[in-house]
Amino acid sequence: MTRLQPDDIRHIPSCLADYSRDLEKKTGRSLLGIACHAWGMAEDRFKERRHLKRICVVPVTAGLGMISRFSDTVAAILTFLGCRAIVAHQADVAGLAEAVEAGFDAVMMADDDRFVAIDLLTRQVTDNSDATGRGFAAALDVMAGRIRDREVLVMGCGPVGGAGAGLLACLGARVALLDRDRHAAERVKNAVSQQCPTSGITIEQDLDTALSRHRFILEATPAPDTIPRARVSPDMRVAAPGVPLGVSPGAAAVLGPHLVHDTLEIGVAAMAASLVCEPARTETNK
Ligand code: PYL
Repeated sequence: MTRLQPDDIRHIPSCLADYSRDLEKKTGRSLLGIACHAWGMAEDRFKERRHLKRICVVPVTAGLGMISRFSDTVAAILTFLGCRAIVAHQADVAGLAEAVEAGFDAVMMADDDRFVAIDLLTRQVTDNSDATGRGFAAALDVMAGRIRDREVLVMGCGPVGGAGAGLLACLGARVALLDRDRHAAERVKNAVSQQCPTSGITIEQDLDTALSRHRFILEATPAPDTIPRARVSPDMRVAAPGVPLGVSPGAAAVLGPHLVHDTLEIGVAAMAASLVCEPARTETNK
C-alpha cells in the first residue's frame, strides 16, 4: 500500500463540496451516493442514520508516524457527509481510551499497514482497502450506466483491486484480472469465484492487449502511468483508486470526465457508509 504524503491530502478539506459536485457530473452520483452504492444501500437510509454514530478518529504514531493532517482530513470527510466526527486529543492508546471513555460509538485509525473503522458496539471492522475497492467499483458501475454484462479490466490484484473485482463480479460484470504477479491474480480469481460463483473471471497476460480489449477499467496499481495516452480513447471509463494515479497526464486529458480518481475521499466515505448503515454481508455486499 502506498503511504500518502501530506501533499496528497492537503487540498481535500476545502474542496469536498466541489469534488462531490464533480463526481455527480461524472457519474450521476455524489460522494455520499457512491459510498452508499458501494454497499448496495439507499442514500436515505444513510441520511436517516448518520447522526446515530459518534465517530472518533485516533491519530497513530506507530511505524513511520503520523501524516500531517491525515486524521483532520478523515474527520473533515466524515463531517462533510453529515456524520458526527472528531479527532481525539491524544494519539495511540491514550486516544483510543479517550474515545471509549467518552462514549464514542466507533473509532477510525491507521498505521502503516491498515486503516480501519471499528464499530465499538457491533465490533464490525471495515478496512479502507475493501471500502476503497468497492467505492471505485461502484463509481465505475454508475459511470458505465450499469456494469452488468460488460467486460471490465481490473489492473492490480492487491487488496483494493481484489475488493473492487469482487463487487464488479457480484454486479454482473465479466471481470478480467491483470497483475505482474500472476499468483496475485490467481488468488483474486479464486476469492471472487467463491464470493460470486456465477461470475466468469479471466486473467489477462499482457497489458497492451488487455487495454486494447477493454473500455471499462479499474486501475488499482501503486504504479504511475500504467495507462499511457496511446492506449485510451474517449469512450473508455476509468475508476482509479491507485495512488499515485496510474493514468498518465496525456491519457487523463483524453479521458476527461470519464476518469474518477482521488487519494482518500471515496474510501473514507465508503467506510462511513459501512459504519452508519452496517450493511448485511449479502451476496452483493460480502
Ligand atoms: C490510508 C491510506 C490510503 C493509501 N495509503 C494509505 C496510507 O497512507 N496509510 C498510512 C496512514 C498512516 C496514518 C498515520 C496517522 O497520521 O495516524 N499513522
